[in-house]
Amino acid sequence: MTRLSGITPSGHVQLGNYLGALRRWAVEGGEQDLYFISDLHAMTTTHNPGKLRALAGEQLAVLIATGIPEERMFVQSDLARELGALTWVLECTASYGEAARMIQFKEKAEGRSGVRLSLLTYPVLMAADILLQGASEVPVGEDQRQHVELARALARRFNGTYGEVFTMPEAVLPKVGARVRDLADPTRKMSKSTQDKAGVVFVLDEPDLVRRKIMRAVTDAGRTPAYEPGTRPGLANLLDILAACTGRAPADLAEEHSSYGALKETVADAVIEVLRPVREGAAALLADAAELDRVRKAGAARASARGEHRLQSALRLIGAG
Ligand code: AQP
Repeated sequence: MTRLSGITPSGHVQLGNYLGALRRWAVEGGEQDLYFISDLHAMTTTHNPGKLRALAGEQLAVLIATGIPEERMFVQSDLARELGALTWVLECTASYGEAARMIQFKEKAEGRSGVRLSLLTYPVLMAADILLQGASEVPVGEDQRQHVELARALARRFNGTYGEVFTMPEAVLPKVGARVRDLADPTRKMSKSTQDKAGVVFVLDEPDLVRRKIMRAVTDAGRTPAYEPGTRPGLANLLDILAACTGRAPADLAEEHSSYGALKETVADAVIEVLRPVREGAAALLADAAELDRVRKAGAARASARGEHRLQSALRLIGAG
């Protein structure tokens, strides 16, 4: 069984990415599981090329520092040729209607002018990501389930029409990790691409900045901490973060603190300590361009080799070359 998970370099890696996904990938990942930085997917809306390149390198350093095995990861654009070819094969297997039905496309394109064609076709690139690597399981949230269904439909159609090449992938729900909310607006989740950075703790933020952001987190008018997610979402978010960092129950942690200030100090200490090895490890790698390049090239070579026979078979069977 091969599970494929990705992270998009749409911004700097934030605490929610780490506690909700990366940390679990490092600890719970199976031996065959694969992780990739989906930089091609960050080009479907206006983007800055230099910034995107830097963010992809930074994410690779963070993934390595998190402890995800190097041999299980790669950067998507390092396979641009293979993925470009397979995307074309799959676009020739898909119908326009299938792409246009994607809810994500309708939501993201609605009311916008100059929508990139890639916003319509990126689910086919996602199918190529999955099918090239022979992934059998793709952990995704509800919003991406339809895209994995498309990958399944295309694999089934290609295999039935031209010959057996692709493993049938299946969407699986990711194991529930911590859900981290924005510190300045706990009604929304913490996100890399949020414009207002005040409520977003980035994995590479210096400890002082992490503390400042946590001390300024929005809470409520109460004074004594209690875990009440429905009515006190800001406070519950801080307790959930502390629980994720310590492995303890949020309600117990609330009882141990007599003021919001004291709780915030404890949360800041815990977050700084949890992030310390990642921040330091990533910084060391980012200062060692040769080592980062070595890991990146090795990952690309393995990922390319893993998919080569499927790509060649698909091209041959569809009548190319
Ligand atoms: N706030 C969060 N709490 C818990 N998990 C989170 N993840 C993201 N935000 C939180 C998990 O991180 C993994 C990689 O995320 P992604 O790059 O695939 O995209 P995303 O979920 O859209 O992440 P962001 O940070 O919110 O990015 P933008 O700003 O581009 O939308 C996923 O497993 C995700 O669940």
